[in-house]
Amino acid sequence: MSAFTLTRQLPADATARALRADVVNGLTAEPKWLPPKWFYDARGSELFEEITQLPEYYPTRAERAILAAEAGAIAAVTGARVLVELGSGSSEKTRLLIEALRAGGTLTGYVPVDVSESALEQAGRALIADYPGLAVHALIADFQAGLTLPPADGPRLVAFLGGTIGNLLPSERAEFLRRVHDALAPGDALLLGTDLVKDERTLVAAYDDAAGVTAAFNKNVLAVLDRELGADLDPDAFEHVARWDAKHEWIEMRLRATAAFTAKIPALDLKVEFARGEEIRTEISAKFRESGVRDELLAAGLEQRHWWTDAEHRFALSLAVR
Ligand code: AVJ
Repeated sequence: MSAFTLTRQLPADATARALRADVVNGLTAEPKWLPPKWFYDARGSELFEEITQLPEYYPTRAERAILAAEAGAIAAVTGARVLVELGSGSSEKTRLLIEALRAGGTLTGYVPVDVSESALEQAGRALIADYPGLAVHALIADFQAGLTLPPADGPRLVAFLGGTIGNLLPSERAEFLRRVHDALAPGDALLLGTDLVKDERTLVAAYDDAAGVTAAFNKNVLAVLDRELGADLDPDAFEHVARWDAKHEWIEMRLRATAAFTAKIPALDLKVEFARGEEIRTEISAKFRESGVRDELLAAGLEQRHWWTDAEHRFALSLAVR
């Protein structure tokens, strides 16, 4: 029996179909928008890794500090036999959890869930090499669409880290948390990373860094459309915009057309008109307060048991149980 298995819960053409649907919907809408998940091709994932090392981008470091401090407590409280990670990106933070759960003597399996088969292969194989006896059961799935977890013979801990829940609109968050609740058994737990509301300067700087890495990351979505759909969207025809929306308490990233033009998207048989100064919203990244997170969890049937922040209260981890 191999310690690494991979299960596809997503039809092979689902990603390509979703991209086409999202681009038609988003670029014919008023105002224009694109979902942030299309940033992450190989180049986009590389640029995101670079972002996590920028001086302005604090969330990754803040969350890592919380995990380093609390992984032992998380292991003790959950006693998890299986760790499920949604949108399993950087395995570095995962390792802190895996090591604490192994030290606690409970962990037997790790279930990374992602839409990218190649990312799952790479991460999964590295983990089984480093942690003998750990069974890695990777799932190719879109956790926003639905989630069926493999059966476990003990408590599961589902981790959704990085603050990625902030990429969802409030209604999408409610639906997502409900799906997580439905996938959990009583006694299973959710570990949720949320970036916190703070001063506007710090927030905007984190999404508009001096070196321009976030601008390149933002514009990478255009390269994805050009490659996948034959579009002629020129990254140089747009500028990067990061704005704090104080009413919704979220950062918005946008791409602003610097001149009027008509873009062609042959694969969709679509022409898209841009006015000079017109913007595409490419991401929201919501920032949270403790009461808001607690209420959203509770509305989904999940009870918040712990709330941990870093020393500077920039980022939080919540532990909730079904
Ligand atoms: C990976 C979704 C948590 O919203 O902060 C980083 C993505 N966007 N810089 C975030 C991102 C711009 C990031 N998440």
